[in-house]
Amino acid sequence: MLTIYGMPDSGNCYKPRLVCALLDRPFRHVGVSTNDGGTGRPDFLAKNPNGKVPLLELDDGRLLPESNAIAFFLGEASPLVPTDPFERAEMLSWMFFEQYSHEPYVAVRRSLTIYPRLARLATPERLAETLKGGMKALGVMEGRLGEREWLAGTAASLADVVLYAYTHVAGEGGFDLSAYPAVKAWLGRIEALPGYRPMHWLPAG
Ligand SMILES: N[C@@H](CCC(=O)N[C@@H](CS)C(=O)NCC(=O)O)C(=O)O
Repeated sequence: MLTIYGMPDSGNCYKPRLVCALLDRPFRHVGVSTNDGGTGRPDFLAKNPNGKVPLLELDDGRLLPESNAIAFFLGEASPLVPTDPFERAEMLSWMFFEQYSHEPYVAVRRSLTIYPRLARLATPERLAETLKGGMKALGVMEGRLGEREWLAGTAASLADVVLYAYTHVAGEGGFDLSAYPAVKAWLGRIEALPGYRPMHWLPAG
């Protein structure tokens, strides 16, 4: 049985849970949170010296950090990874976009907004910077999704799953998604996929 260490309200941690749900892959969830210092405890740092969740642990004890790498491992040879080499690379391109051009703005602004412990970091400058960066990223997605149903290839892929994670809660960070109708329609397509589970869903047991 795979083990995912993570927190329910983190988009990064939601990504591997959603991939497992869409692929009907069982996993065990172990709650580790930044909010109570769990990611900084010695037993967790022994597993991930970078002190971040999500973290995947295989049956044989091997450990894999980084949400998009975990998504890639879980999605290997599934319909969520295109077989065409160009489409597969396009999927990766959007996954790197997510980490460098989307998450640092859309996710960070949400964190600054919803977590009281980060309130002192939510300066007007930081909020303005993350709003500008996030709107740019959402605009790039809007352009793409105005022309096609899915970000890479012709079906839902890991690119859609990982970008869904923080885009669908962008409103919590103060982004107005009504300005991005193609993105909103795409969110609905992902939510209609068989096996879809919402962000706070955790496996029973
Ligand atoms: N690039 C990493 C980012 C992971 C990350 O920042 N996780 C946050 C929760 S969303 C965390 O564990 N933060 C703990 C900390 O920075 O101390 C990924 O995609 O997995």
